[in-house]
Amino acid sequence: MESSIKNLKNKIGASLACADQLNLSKEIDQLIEAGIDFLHIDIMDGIYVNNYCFGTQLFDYLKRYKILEIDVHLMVVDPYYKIDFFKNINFKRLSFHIETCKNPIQTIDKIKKKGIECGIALNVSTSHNILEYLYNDIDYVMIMAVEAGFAGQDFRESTIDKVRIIREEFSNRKMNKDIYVDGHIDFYTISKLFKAGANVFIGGTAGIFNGKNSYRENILRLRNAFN
Ligand code: S6P
Ligand code: MG
Repeated sequence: MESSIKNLKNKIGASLACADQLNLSKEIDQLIEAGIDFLHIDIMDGIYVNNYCFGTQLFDYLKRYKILEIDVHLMVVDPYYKIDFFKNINFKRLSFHIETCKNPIQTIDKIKKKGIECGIALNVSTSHNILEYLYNDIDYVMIMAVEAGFAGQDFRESTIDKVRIIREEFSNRKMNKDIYVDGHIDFYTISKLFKAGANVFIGGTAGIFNGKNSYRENILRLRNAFN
């Protein structure tokens, strides 16, 4: 599906942390069947954020889903060193939090050398200005619409302006790069964010795993924002 921004695809991913953890393979099968574009895997270390989530062992099992696109969202301190934990693990994209990284340029290089596309994640209270000297280096931006660490939080309206400004910054530089938004993506927030210039969205408890409709119906309703 073409975005209003030339050559960018609009995508909906699902945050696996919000699925039924005792039935992950069933959940993944259902999400694929429902037409999800990719799986979003949160990694939390209990230090950068006040929570734990998924370890690298999960990726051994995810290998079964060969064609499924995976993006990893690293919420850990010192991402430069933690990248080493992902030896021999392949996925398409990985974002790390700039707030917890002392050497972003070296970290980006290290990720790219592994053949993984690299994004910078910005927590809710982090300004877009921090990207100013990194636009050339990154493949995409991951903007948090809720504070990193937990599902089920309220949407932060300030995210919309942040998306708009970053899209303008990309356009001024003639760059067509993806802007992801993670946190409280539902039928209302997605259309505001899409209009502001975001094109990739992570569905969680608000938009996909809400128990109200089937995954297929929820994903279709989220895609309506693109029309
Ligand atoms: C939050 C995490 C997210 C959540 C997802 C929750 O730290 O990075 O990926 O799993 O955003 O979605 P929701 O709809 O419950 O906010
Ligand atoms: Mg996430």
